[in-house]
Formats: sequence, structure tokens, C-alpha cells
Amino acid sequence: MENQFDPNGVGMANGNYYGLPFNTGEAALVLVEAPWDVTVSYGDGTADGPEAIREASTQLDLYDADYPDAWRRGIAAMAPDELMREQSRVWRAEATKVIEALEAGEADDNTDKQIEAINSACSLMNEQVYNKVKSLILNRKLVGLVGGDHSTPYGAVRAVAEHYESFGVLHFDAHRDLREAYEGFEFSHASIMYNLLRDVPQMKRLVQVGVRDFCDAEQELAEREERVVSFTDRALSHARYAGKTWAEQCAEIVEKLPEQVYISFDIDALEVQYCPTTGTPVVGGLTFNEAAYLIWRVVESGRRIIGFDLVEVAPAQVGHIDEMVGARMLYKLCCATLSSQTSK
Ligand SMILES: [Mn+2]
Repeated sequence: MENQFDPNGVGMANGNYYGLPFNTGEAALVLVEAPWDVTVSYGDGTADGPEAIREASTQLDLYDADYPDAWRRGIAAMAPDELMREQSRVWRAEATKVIEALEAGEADDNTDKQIEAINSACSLMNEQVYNKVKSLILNRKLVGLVGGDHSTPYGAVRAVAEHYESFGVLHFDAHRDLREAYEGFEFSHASIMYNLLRDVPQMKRLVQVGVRDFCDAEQELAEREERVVSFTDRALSHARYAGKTWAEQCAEIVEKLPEQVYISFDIDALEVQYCPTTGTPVVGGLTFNEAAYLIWRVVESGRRIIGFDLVEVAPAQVGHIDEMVGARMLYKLCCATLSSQTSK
């Protein structure tokens, strides 16, 4: 298939990410879509993220100076999961009712039952993601998850953890996501890192970068839990105002990571101009180039990226900024992962 492919030609809308000519059998890296945003608390739309990113991705040119030729090892995707998309719609409507009842102070026994049903639906989604990722790993594929909200990588990280017995998570986010359930939802987007710390002992480190909007309990947990290392947006920006360079800061961040690294990338880690439509945008944050540089430094250090997710991208309401940025960051993540397999 690759024979007739012209990497300098117009990106083809062939259903693949970046118009690439690989199927899942050939590709070294396979993307799994998780079009799911049931527990989002503010803006929704991230369930449509994968489709929007996939469509925008054909606009990219393939040459990437950070990782020249990485794409040639193959990037493909599992077929879009229409059923999950539909289930997300159904359960999102239920969750909206619960959130409205809670906000109106009208929660009752029925609300508890609704929450229970939503939690089961989220568990089922986790199971589906786990199964897909697990079977790909067994087929020796590298896997990237395309969300969806930030609840979706739970099953993916669990599958990765069964294969790599010790690793760290590099977590780009505006939020710590360390809440013990949120609005009653056990598998909330705001609880992903809490749930992973609780359930995935193979995750030896959680390095949070760019975090800037979190509650007291999350701050306390971050201080108490020795696996958590924080590079808050405040600490990073203050150090820079005092003269420290981003290169120096990246060296410090990378140094905290073990040899094997899973990257969880919430697009809201970036400044809002890059992701105006994301579920819970927060002022402050990283530029695209800063984030891309940090990922490159991880690869340069010789560490190995064993999997990743990109979450919380919602299709732009005007123009295409959100999905264009999402497609570019996803490409960086794919290429970084591929190149890290053979770096020193
Ligand atoms: Mn998040």
C-alpha cells in the first residue's frame, strides 16, 4: 500500500489519520478512538473530538523535524466506535439530569439510582477501551487513545500496566484530576488520576505539568502522595520570570520520570487560544511549542514512551482551531512514541 503513497501529495481523505496508507496490521502504532463525554461538568462536545481530529488531520504535512521519518513505521486507527458515540449521547443526557438536580439542591433517592446506572455505563466503557488496547498490545502494537473526555484513558492505562510492570505518567493538564469521584460519578473526567493512583500500582510516578485549577483536597493529595510530582503552572511561570529557561525546566521535569513513560495529554494544559472549545478551559498554561519541546526532551533523554492519550479536544464552533491543534499534538505524540522505541 505504501508503494503508491506520495508523502508530498495532497492529504487524502481516505478515512485514515493524516491520510496515511497503513492498515492496523501494518502499522507499528494504532490509535483507538473513545468518543465519550458522559461526565463532563461544563462544556460538552469532546465525544466528537476523534472525528473532528481525524478529519482535520489530512491538512498536515508529514515532515516533522523533531522526528523525521517516524510516520513511516506506520500509524493507523481502529474503526470509529459508533456504538460508544451513541451510548455517550444517551448517558450524557442522564448525567445532565443528575447534575441539574444536584445544582438545584433537589437530589433524592432517584438521583442515587441514576448515578449508579451512569457509573455502570462508565465501567462498561472502561472495559471496552481496555479490551481494545489489550488486544492491540498483545499484537505488539503501540497504542494511542483519542478521547473523548479525560475519563476515557482509564482502561487504556490498565491494559498498558499489565504489559509494563513499572512506568511513570507524564500528565499535561490544567487540572490535577485527583478528585475522589465528582458529582457522584466514580469514573469522572475529574477523577482519572485519582482512580489510576488507586488502581494501578505499576504507575510509580505521576508527573503533573501545567496544572493550575484544583481544589484543596486535590492539593493535599498531591502533597501527601509520594508518587505525585507537581510542576504547577504557577511554579513554572514564576521560575521563568526569575530567569530560568524552559529548557532548564524541561530537564528537571524529565529527570523525575522513570525509563518508561505513558503520556496523558489533556488539551486544556495549553493556553486557551489553542483549545477555546475544550470542556473546562483555564487561563494560563503552556504554549503548543513548549509542550512539544517537553515531549521531544523526553524522547531525547532516551526514555521510552509506552503509550499515550490525547483527550478533551472538542470540535471548534467557529473555524477549526481546536481540531487543528488536536491533530498536530496527536501527530507529535504518535511520532514521539514511534521514535522513542529505538532512541539511545
Ligand atoms: Mn484532565
